[in-house]
Amino acid sequence: MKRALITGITGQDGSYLAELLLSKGYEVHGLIRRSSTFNTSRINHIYVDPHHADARLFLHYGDLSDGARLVTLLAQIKPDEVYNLAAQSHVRVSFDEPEHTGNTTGVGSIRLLEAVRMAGLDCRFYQASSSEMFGATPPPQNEETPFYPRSPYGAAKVYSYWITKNYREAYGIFAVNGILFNHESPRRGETFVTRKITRAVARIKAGIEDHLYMGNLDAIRDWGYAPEYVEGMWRMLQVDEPEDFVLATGGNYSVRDFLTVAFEHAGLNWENHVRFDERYLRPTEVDALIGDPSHAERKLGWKAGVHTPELARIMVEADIEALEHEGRPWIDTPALPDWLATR
Ligand code: NDP
Ligand code: GDR
Repeated sequence: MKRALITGITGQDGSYLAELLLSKGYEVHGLIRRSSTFNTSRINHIYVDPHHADARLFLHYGDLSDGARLVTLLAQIKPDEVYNLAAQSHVRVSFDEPEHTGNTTGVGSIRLLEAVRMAGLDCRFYQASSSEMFGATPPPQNEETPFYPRSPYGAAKVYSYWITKNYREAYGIFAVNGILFNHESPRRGETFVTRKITRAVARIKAGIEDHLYMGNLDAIRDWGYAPEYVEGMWRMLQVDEPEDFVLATGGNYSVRDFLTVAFEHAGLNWENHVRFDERYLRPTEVDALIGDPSHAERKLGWKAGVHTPELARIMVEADIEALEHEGRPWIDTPALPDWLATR
């Protein structure tokens, strides 16, 4: 039985990847952060009491800021594959918390790579690199495109990208960068733009809210479907030689386009509900990210099946259904607190 360690298992991608690896027969270990409230809602449905003979998912407390803990854990678990998905992953927040973002999203990766090396493991390593590294370099972007990050988050991911490549070249570790363009799902965090929109569509449709405050509607993104992207991550670790890959749909949609499809799917007109708030602008914006995934298609046989309009419809339907199942949503689903709503 293959054994994998996932950092960031409680996040959107970590939860889908854990499901995928369990379905392939892996024993899955996940790093979780101690929190005063439960933070495992995305993986509760796959958790089995570890006393049970069939248990194949094990959770361990730890943090990417704690290198000694990472060494201990890796030496204990001895994984065949390590997926480094943990990060402070919000671009806007990285301007508020630049040092923390650098420590987690950047230096955290070298702590984990060092732990792999110090534990003397012969394992394969996946680094969650990002299209944000391309930043101001115009599209289409592929594996050869120069980086020009436009945020503390993007700069931290560039560091992690190069240190992953360096550990591959310096120590012969099978370490790869998946350079993933935006990918979304009903499990997407509520303050990323797609989920913010689809969640608001459901609440406006239900009469709970009337307005949605947004920033730059002209930004162009290439939004794909997260469950397909975690399949791509896994495939990157199954090839003979370690290489870096872009995963994207190749699509070209603005935030305004996403608004249009999402609101129309619920029979609404976004222009009646969306208002501008400059708090959602970033000090430096990434204007356009459109990926060229042809290398992944050739070498991994990976191709996105769900494109942005279908993704928007999937997410709207999921948010409408989630509200309906909550019964009395105006009591059970409080609006985002003010400080979160500024993201
Ligand atoms: P999420 O924000 O949903 O999940 C981030 C995960 O990292 C959570 O499990 C979080 O734990 C964990 N985490 C944060 N800080 C620490 C820390 N200091 N120590 C340990 N764990 C930590 O991100 P996604 O699932 O969307 O993305 C996964 C990875 O892929 C991230 O690295 C992201 O930057 C990158 N990426 C994402 C893309 C996307 O479009 N989704 C595109 C390209 C790259 P907790 O639940 O406790 O907060
Ligand atoms: P991004 O995702 O920055 O691309 O990073 P996000 O959804 O936050 O923003 C996408 C674009 O939408 C614009 N925008 C808004 N964004 C948010 N969050 N809230 C708003 O109200 C709003 N209005 C307009 C933004 O300015 C931006 O141009 C995501 C993260 O998952 C990263 O971790 C990952 O690396 C990249 O995608 C690829």
